[in-house]
Amino acid sequence: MPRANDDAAALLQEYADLLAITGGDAFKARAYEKAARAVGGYHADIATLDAKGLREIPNVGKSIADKVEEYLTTGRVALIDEARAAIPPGVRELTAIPNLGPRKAMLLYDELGIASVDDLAAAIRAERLRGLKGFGPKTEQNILHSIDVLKRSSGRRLINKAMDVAEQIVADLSAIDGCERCTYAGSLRRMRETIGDVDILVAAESSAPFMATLVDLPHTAEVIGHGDKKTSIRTDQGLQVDLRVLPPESWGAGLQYFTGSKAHNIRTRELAVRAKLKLSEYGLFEAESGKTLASRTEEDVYARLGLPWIPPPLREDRGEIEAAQRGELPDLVTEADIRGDLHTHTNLTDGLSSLEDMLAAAHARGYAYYAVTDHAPDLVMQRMTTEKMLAQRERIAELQGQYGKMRILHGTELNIAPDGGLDWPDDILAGFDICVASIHSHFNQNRADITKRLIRACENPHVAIIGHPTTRRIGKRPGIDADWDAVFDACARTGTALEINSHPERLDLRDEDILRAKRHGVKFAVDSDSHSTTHLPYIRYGVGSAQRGWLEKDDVINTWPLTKLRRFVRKGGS
Ligand code: DGT
Ligand code: CA
Ligand code: CA
Ligand code: ZN
Repeated sequence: MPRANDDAAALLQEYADLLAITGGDAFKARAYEKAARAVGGYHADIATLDAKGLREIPNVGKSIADKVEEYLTTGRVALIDEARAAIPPGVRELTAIPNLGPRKAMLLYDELGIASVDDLAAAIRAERLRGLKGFGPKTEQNILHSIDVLKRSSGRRLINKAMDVAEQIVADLSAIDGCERCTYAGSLRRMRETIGDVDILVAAESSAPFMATLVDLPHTAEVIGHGDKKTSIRTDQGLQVDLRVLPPESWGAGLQYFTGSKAHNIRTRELAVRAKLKLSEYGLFEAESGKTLASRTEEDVYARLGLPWIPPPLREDRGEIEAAQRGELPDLVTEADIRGDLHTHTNLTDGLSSLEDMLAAAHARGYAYYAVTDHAPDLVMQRMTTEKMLAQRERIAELQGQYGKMRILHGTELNIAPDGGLDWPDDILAGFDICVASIHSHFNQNRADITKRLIRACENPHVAIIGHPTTRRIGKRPGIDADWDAVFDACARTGTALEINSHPERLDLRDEDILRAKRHGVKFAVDSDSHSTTHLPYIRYGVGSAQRGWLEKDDVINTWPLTKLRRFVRKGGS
């Protein structure tokens, strides 16, 4: 289940948003925002901390620590409840729209009585915003686009939130007597970037104890349906979980069916029909006699359809059936193939953990190499300087000895300026082991300018990786508009890798873009972009996207041995 840290962080962030909406103290709002991030990324579970322990969290002073303590003991914070009650829920909904922000949301409510996202869309279409300060046709178009992104993602959860819930439930059900198999299926097993609901499967002779346990779990808030074959609940975070208990002999067929996707299942069922067979969640049968041909394992089911087993992330009807028939399924990259992380931060810029803590956590993951890539001076709020950067490099040289075979790379995450320029001149860039370059602002430039901007960054001989290439934030920010085929070509031509940023809110590039970029001959770096030791494991979600993009080990530069990686980073230079 999610850590208390996540819930407390969400509350503190909510309070920061509420303060911003009411035009309250901006300094205070920022303090709560910082505290929210610090609590969310803190290595220890806050539920285990006392008042003193809470105050040791960076950016958490006495007053905020008291609120967290209040939350931990009572499950609520009175001050935040009050602030919440003072603002119509529809107005808070508006603040979730990028390009709008709290101040403008409040203005819309005060001036025009707009109190919901639908109100706002209607008002824009009726041109009721014209004449209002701070709104013009371009802003209106951006807002409409953002509303569209929000609507399409509504109700779906980020993969890590669903994964935390699923893994806990699988552990709880696996411990029950009579449990022969238990796993999660559906979109989660396929590693989709967002999850509609969690599908859990159990193989057992008797279903009742599993259904009863699910209904009684501490985080179960509502029982949607309670039956013999299927039980559905909603967690206190509003996530639906479907549990199906299958007879052990039809485990494989059930797992295949409930893993989906629907589009993939339609194709496998067609294959069955053409062979005069019938495929269901209970098995693969002869159509006429009803005789069972396969059902116990997925491998059996696929084999009787004339196919090798197909890895779940490929099951989207994007050509995997044909590739399987030709014996040309990709040999997908796995998390175990990842030898190191090439994009991570420390508290020298906006990370929460110290260099030492990040290195220790990376070392514990068994990495062969690890790049520290704090922000560079152009992101002014990060207060990076050349002096600080050089001091960090010295410190890394001192620490290298403690980490045995894990090679520490001194890198940076550069900021790609609107014209494609970078933070430091070439002679300084040449001093880094590796440079990631990313866009952090001016997202609304036109397509031609953004394309030029990215291509210019690729052409810099020191840039090895373009970080979070589209800059999207799932459900929050749509991402920049570029001529991606031109960018992919430039990456392939210049030997610049595209990042698959593994942060669950980013997953950038996304699966479909990865597939497309690979066709252009692009290489990829699957990075965590960690801002805390707790983020390092996010790499599994980036690997999931890479698998959905059909990538093999050799497509991903951070599966390579260090010497080969270094050659790539030099981009043909010496
Ligand atoms: P989600 O929950 O929206 O993230 O996506 P899924 O893929 O987990 O979808 P879900 O939970 O509705 O159903 C789980 C799987 O069960 C789905 O991937 C395929 C299978 N399934 C469900 N309904 C149907 C159906 O009507 N036809 C077929 N062929 N398969 C279905
Ligand atoms: Ca599902
Ligand atoms: Ca479902
Ligand atoms: Zn970045």
